[in-house]
Amino acid sequence: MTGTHPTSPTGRSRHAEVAGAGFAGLTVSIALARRGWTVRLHEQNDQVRDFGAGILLWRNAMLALDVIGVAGAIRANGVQPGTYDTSLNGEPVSSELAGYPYWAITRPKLHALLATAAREAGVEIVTDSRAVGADPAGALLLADGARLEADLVIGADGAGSAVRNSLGELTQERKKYQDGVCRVLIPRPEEFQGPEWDRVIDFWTLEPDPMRILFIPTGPDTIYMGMMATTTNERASRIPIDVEVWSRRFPHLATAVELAGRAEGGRHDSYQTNRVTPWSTGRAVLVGDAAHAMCPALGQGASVGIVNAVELAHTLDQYDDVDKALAVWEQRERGMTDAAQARSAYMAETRTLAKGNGFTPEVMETANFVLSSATPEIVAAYPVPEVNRSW
Ligand code: 5PR
Repeated sequence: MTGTHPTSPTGRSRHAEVAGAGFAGLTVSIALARRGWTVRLHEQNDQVRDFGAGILLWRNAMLALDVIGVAGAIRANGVQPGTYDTSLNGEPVSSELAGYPYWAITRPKLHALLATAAREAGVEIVTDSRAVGADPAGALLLADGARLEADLVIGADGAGSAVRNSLGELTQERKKYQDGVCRVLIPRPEEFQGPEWDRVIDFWTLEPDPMRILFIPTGPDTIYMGMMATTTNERASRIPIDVEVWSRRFPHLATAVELAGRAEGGRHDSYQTNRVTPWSTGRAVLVGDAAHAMCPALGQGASVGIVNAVELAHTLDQYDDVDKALAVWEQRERGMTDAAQARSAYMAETRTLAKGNGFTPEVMETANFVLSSATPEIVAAYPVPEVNRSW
């Protein structure tokens, strides 16, 4: 262990090439740049933006985002849900997580805040730049034939990661599940204005087949709706939202469903997991969905990626030797990540959340994970209410 040292043992600044400007790629880039690395971040699209709907950032992600100086902007631009309420067939079954430190925000806003922080930290962002692979000796390979050498190459290029697929040393298991989710952002209707609506409401129905609307206010003007169904229910798995099929099942949410039907930019994704071992080889490493895409049942896919990205930069700062740092990092994060993947798959398969009172101590383990990079002051700024600690 050597404490903070932005330079390599040779005295020069260390350099990273990162593939993918999603949440994990931006986060790891900011974290490294703030620790003195030079960072070039490649995005295959022609713009740096997110096309998704909304997101919950659990306490673990807030700690990580605080370490890189972005949490204040998230708190200012997002909504801290008052409670997480569950209803089954129109009947309330539970109200949980009162006072828990987590925030909801739109994905485009989160992405814009991270992109701004990346530029401020000195990250060079290159658009229209597609990575096709990595050389474990320390080079990122681009579609245009370029070979970019670096002290560390980072694949943050999502569940379909080309960087990962180019590295034969990494094994991966992929699994698909029967559920999928349509995610849309709607303008917040009059009837859902006011602080009493600043809460998550998980509206479940299970008969004749599971259909569920996860209702999450993401700001004064927007609500994120996660509309889950089995992929065999084709009408409920369509974008644009099939207003008839959804409002028949959720008549009391007809206004919101109407708006969902008109929403632009919605998307449908089916649940899947990919488990990769190990997460690195030589000087090439994976972060985010490239390493550990998971079912969204815990709402932890992005949060775990953000945590591991910040922890990676911190651990690289603690050890001169990249190999050693990568090994220590994976050891620190692997147990928590594997457990989150297994638990979210179990919850998706059994639909335990529908019964209410789903946020048991085991389920909250991921959200309550304390990062080695978070100072005691940061940890203290996100107190976990007694009720969420002592079921
Ligand atoms: N939580 C969140 C979410 O977006 C989804 C789920 C849980 C925040 C769906 O996208 O259970 O699938 C879920």
